[in-house]
Amino acid sequence: MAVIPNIPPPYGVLPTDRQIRHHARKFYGFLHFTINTFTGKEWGFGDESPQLFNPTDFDADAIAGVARDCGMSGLILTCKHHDGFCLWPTATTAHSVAASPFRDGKGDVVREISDACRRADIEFGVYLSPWDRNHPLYGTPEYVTEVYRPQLRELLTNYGNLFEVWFDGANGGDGYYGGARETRHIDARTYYGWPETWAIVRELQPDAVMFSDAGPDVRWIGNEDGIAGDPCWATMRLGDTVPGHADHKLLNGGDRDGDTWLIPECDVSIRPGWFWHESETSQVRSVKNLVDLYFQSVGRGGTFLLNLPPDRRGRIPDADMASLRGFREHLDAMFANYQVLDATISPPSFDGTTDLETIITLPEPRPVNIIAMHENLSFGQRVDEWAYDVWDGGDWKQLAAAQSIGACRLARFPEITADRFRLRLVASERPVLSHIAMFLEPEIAPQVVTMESRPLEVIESATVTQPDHESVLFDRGNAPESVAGVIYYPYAPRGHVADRYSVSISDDGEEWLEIAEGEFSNILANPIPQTVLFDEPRRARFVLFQGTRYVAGDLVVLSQVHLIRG
Ligand code: FUL
Repeated sequence: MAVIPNIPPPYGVLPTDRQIRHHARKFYGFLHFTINTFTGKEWGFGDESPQLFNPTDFDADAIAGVARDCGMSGLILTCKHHDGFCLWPTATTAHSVAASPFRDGKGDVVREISDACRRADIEFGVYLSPWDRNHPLYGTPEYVTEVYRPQLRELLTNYGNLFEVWFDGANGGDGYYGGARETRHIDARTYYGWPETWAIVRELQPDAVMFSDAGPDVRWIGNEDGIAGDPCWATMRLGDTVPGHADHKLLNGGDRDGDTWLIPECDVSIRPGWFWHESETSQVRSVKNLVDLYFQSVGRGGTFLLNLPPDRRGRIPDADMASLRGFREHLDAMFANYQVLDATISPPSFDGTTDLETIITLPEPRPVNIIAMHENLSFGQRVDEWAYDVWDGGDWKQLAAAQSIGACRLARFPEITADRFRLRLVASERPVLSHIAMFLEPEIAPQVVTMESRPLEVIESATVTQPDHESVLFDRGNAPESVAGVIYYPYAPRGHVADRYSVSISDDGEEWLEIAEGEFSNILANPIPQTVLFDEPRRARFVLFQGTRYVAGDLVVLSQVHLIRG
């Protein structure tokens, strides 16, 4: 490091070099792709036939190219999700791509995606679900030592340099487990022996960061909406946090006086679900929403992990690409409007301790609406509170103010044309900013949405308020219309919601026929509307929706059930 005058001693906990490099990656992608893509599920049960995995036009270069073109620095692939299907020909189980029709059983999706990332000049990372609903040994110590860790070793040694290893927190529960079809509980604190598992990653991929609820390098942001708290501190009191057992609020905002540096990573899908579902094509996030998410993740000192689920061809669908393209063009236009290069900054430099007041003078009045700031993280996160003002000719007027800065703070304010601005570090511990800039963010062009699938039409809705034994009976009268399915809408995020359901129909209210039942996977972490389409549209006087199992959150749920026109 260059000798910097006036440098203060480091403050609090500091990031490692590995973490400093990771903060700079800012925006990267997730690829959720496996058997679920072909079954329409979010969490496979583990009993799916490997024959189902059969993408018709898989093109890893096309996928990596989309990621690179929209500015992602890397891609993380679900090499194994909770259903246990391995996307590479592993020696640890027969439940893999080797038993599928893909490339006549000779394919390796991990190989193809990792090679394509390298060709596209972006980095590659792996997601290896600890929970395995397929494997007979899951729940025993042998699963960890003879299945999970060997799988990890295969991924860490055979696919070149990895930038991130993603350890999911969803743990245990019901599953196929080699035919046992039972519920297996594990103790998230002890079962996986995380310290030993993490040591394997350090040994084989020393440059990779590891993600989990508890780090050790990167932490979950506590929601699957991609939104960091404000303020968001990179430091956190780790306490008894372990993967799968964490305080979501704490993860979201961190702790000002935390004892551990854990990069806040904001993960979110470009569609409601993590896997591709045809019915969600009309719900791809808009350009505006993606740009807002960038401000709420990277702009609050975190990283932005955006999921792009490949479809059954093995391609990123057009609607998703259109939003991504718009998102990239918008950010490029904004950052091209850099307004500080020729500014006079007084005091003049951000190399040493930053003064508590800095005046930014432009050569002439210019329109701006964004302030961007970065702390030099080698000296810790030191700013507690800041404000940004404009000189209106007679007085200073405040444009924006908040608490944390960290790796990056992007703040919007209403467009103003002026030549004199002031940054005030209202509360801080001898701050060291590395950069400050202003931009003009253009308006977001209205988006042409290409609807690839027919939107679902709701014909009747009912609200449910009781926290338990949730059932809704629809009386469709004597001339009932045909019903294609139901949508269960868990209104209260992280509330008390059904995660198993059953739907029955009857003409007389006495004899019932169950026409659908199943699981609302991942509903607590990602409380999105759950669509259940029947095998065929049904016409019956009574339709009964029942929650048959509940997962408890902190709040009593207010949910809704909609009937969809057949
Ligand atoms: C969660 C999983 O349960 C979801 O299916 C998804 O993979 C998400 C990124 O992480 O914990």
